[in-house]
Amino acid sequence: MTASQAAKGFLPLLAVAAVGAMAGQAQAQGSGGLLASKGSPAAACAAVAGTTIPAAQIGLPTSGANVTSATLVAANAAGNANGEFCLIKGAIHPVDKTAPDILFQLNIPTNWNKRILQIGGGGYNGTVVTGLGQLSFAPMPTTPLARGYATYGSDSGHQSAQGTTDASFALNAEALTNYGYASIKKTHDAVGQILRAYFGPSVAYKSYFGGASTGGRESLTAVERFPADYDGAYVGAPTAIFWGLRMIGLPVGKEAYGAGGYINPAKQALMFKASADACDAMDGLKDNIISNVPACKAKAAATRAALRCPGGADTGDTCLSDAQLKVADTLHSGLTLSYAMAHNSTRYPGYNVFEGADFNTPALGLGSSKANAPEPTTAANGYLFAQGTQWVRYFVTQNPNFDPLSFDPLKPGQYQKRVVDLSAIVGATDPDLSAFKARGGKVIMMQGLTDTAVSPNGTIAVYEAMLQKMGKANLDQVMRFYTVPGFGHGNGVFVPEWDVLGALDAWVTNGKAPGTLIGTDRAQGTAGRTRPLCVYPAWPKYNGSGDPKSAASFTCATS
Ligand SMILES: [Ca+2]
Repeated sequence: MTASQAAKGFLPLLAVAAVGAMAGQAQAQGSGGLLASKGSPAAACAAVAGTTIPAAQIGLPTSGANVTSATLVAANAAGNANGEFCLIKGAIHPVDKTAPDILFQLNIPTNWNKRILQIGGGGYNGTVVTGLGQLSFAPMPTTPLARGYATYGSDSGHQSAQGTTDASFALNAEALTNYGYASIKKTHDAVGQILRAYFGPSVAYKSYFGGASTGGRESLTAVERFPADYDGAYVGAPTAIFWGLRMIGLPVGKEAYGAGGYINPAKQALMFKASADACDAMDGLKDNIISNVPACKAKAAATRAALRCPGGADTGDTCLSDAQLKVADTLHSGLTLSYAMAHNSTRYPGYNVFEGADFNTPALGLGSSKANAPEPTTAANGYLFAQGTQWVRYFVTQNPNFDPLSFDPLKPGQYQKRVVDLSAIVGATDPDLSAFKARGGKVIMMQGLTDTAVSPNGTIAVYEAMLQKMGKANLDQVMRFYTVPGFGHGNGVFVPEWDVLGALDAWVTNGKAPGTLIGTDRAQGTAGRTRPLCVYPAWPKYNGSGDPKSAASFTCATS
């Protein structure tokens, strides 16, 4: 393996096999593993504590790993709805001694279903994904752990007191690479060693990844870069075109705070209402959900015109000035570069600004403050601008005081090479899933069409690039893509509860390919109504009669 292959995260298949074969020897627990030799889950769990994992058994460079604690959590422990499980915490140590550890958690349920699920994070990460809760954007009545999955996650290689909006870790190159992709592989391999120590070296299981937003990018990255390690993946609203997601926040911020175009919450709400007024009924039912987004897009110019203040100057909260519309236009148009990012990616398609996206959403919208701040925040200054500021300061310029309003994504000047290099480290734009398909892997991807953080049209473009690269017949064997009207970034007028894990597992283990699924709304005020979750490009069209709260009254249609 060359250094450049290592940097890209490629491992020859033989090396992966060799890593697996060493597991039992390293732990010296005999053929049965700790569970057999210790005789009970409690004793086996206690014996996991102190386990060390040599660097040679992890497929990317580390200084090895160790288990820092292991505790059996009783089924009736206070606050535990996951049944009895062994809660294991560990640390994977860096090569660069100034880089942080990767901290991780693995939960092994006593009633294990012989499946493991790696769970991704959110934003810039910075806290350990415990694996104790729901999959993001795919809640179910019971958690994956309660259903018998051994679940695990990491902090992706750094801790932050500020949580998911702090990118300062990126000043360290190893921490940055860990965030991009390396922590995925390192955590997967360390957990594999622990499982072989626990259950024995020949233990077999299905291996899944699941997550949304950053976790969705991580999930797609996992199957793009490490296809041999996974049997299936759930990819929710992936930050796949990471460069675009971060870059677009900078012109949006510049137009809002440098050119007087800030759109206040009242006007943000006005934009949402204008979309609904124009398009809600186009799917056959006035239900506050714009389902026929393609037809709505065709009306975008008229919707925009209806929002414009007479003469273009700001005359109050009943309309948008030309400066404010410029912010909306940038969001709607997206970015097109004259230079190429990784995988020849040049386009970040825009948001459904005039098609139902609600930018009056705390921490995911355009912010509540007319004034910029030295440290822009998602709540005050908008999600895209605040996260973009962190990116340009810590990922790109490595200058915590860099003025975000001075950066032009179309002309990055001295930073062009850096942003292109970054796009090869963080992002999931590889359209070729043939290696994952060849090993029988399956992916279910989902994107809400009113998402204000991850552009839904960006996720559609990622899917379309896969279609172009692989052809529909091939892609259908490995990927199923759902777009969900009314669903934002975990929020929205339709927030589906849906069994993606069941659908994925049925596809992987029984070859039952998923078609139309069912989502049950969890949105406040409309909870309980059901809708078909349609395979892209179809959308749920009201049949014209029948209970509008029942999925049976809708048909997946394309016109
Ligand atoms: Ca509707």
